[in-house]
Amino acid sequence: MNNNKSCVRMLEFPVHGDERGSLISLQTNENIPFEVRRVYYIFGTSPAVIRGKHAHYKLEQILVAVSGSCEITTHDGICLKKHSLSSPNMGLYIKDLVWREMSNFSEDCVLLVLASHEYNQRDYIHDYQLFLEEAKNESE
Ligand code: T46
Repeated sequence: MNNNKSCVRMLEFPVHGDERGSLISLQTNENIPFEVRRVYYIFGTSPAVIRGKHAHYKLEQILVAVSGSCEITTHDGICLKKHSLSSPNMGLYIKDLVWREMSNFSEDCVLLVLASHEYNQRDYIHDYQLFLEEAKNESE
């Protein structure tokens, strides 16, 4: 079953700071629970824009607002949740078969995403009804 606790969860990353500033390290098998095969970042998105609106068949991701802030709404087929990202030491882990929508981007938002797989258009579920069916099948 799509266990909500493991499907979507907030991770806190340790900050290495000194008088020069701060540094956060993201490392597979250290604080990232999958092998990172792709990194991308989203920026220059207006506050009124809603991105995402899809789920993935097989993709784990961690979203980090390394600058600014945004909101992520997730639905795992059962639970609908809204998450705020506004700190570079917080990452939202999203497993596969989770619908996601990103909104309320601040002008300075840079949303960094670590992904477990290479880009694959066929991995996307853009149809909400199909997503609900796939999530239901997964839970049976
Ligand atoms: C997700 C959320 C959080 C690529 O060429 N390579 C890539 O790795 C990605 C992610 C996108 N693209 C192209 C495909 C589109 O022409 O970039 C364009 C924008 O992508 P998309 O409309 O899918 O962007 P978002 O912000 O709606 O969704 C993205 C990811 O695609 C998605 O996997 O979970 O961020």
